[in-house]
Amino acid sequence: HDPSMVDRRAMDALLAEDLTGAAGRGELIVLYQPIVDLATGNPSGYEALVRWRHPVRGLVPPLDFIPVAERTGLIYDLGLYVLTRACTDLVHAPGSPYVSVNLSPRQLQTPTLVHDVLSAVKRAGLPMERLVLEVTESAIVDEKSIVTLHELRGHGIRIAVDDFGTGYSSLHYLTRLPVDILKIDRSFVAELDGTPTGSAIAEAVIRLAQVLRLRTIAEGIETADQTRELLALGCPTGQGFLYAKPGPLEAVFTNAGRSL
Ligand code: G
Ligand code: G
Ligand code: MN
Ligand code: NA
Repeated sequence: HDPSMVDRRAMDALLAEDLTGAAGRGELIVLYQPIVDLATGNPSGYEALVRWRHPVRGLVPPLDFIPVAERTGLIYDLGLYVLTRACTDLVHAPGSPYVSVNLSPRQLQTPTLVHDVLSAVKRAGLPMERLVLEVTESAIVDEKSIVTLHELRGHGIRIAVDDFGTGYSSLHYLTRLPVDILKIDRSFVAELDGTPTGSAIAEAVIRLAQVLRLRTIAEGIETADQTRELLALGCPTGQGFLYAKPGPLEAVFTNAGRSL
């Protein structure tokens, strides 16, 4: 055996045991980060980001438990919990914002996904047009996942490619993929410094989206200069600490409609 593999399996098993039923015990918390119109600062939607408040370990960051949930299959129920929570939380939010929920590769590969997503969204009373599902490039390489995305879009749900540009897939796949939105990864936003080199990748993604008639959302905006440059490059929408960190539902209702 590879000892590091054995260690990881043991760790996974421990964490997975705790993660089972975490939703039922009220330990999973969903925070919301506004996605704003960069010209006005007004929120147009919210991304749901899960947190795990473990009774002993404290707040476990998603990067520590999402991969475990993915490897053990717990991600399927966890993901549906977050989706249900987010749709229910935001259905009556002021301005009818859209709701953006992350979907992991494993969820996309589960045959019951379309049925379960549709019934969760219907139960929440959210119009399908107000749901965006975020998938990563690596999640959409296999044919079955592409079929699933087509089905979801057929019901009016929009698909965003998360962390766009960080995967290793070829650009060619984009022209035939059922997607609506490209999310410019925050590493490319961080490179924006007013120079042609700094803006090279963000600009290329924005041009590509324009040609393919996709929308772009810039991630990880931390400065007003970045916003100015993104607007000048033609990216109308974004999110980041400059506007708001992921926050509790109360903040959505308190801050909505207020210009930032
Ligand atoms: O909030 P940040 O640390 O919040 O998120 C870290 C990573 O965890 C991001 O890549 C984000 O996409 C992922 N993530 C956050 N919430 C969810 C979720 O509900 N489902 C999935 N699959 N990933 C999530
Ligand atoms: O992979 P995904 O885009 O879903 O990840 C979202 C992650 O990005 C979350 O961890 C969220 O907390 C984080 N995030 C959101 N805005 C900013 C930002 O302005 N700067 C940085 N460094 N991280 C951010
Ligand atoms: Mn995301
Ligand atoms: Na991202």
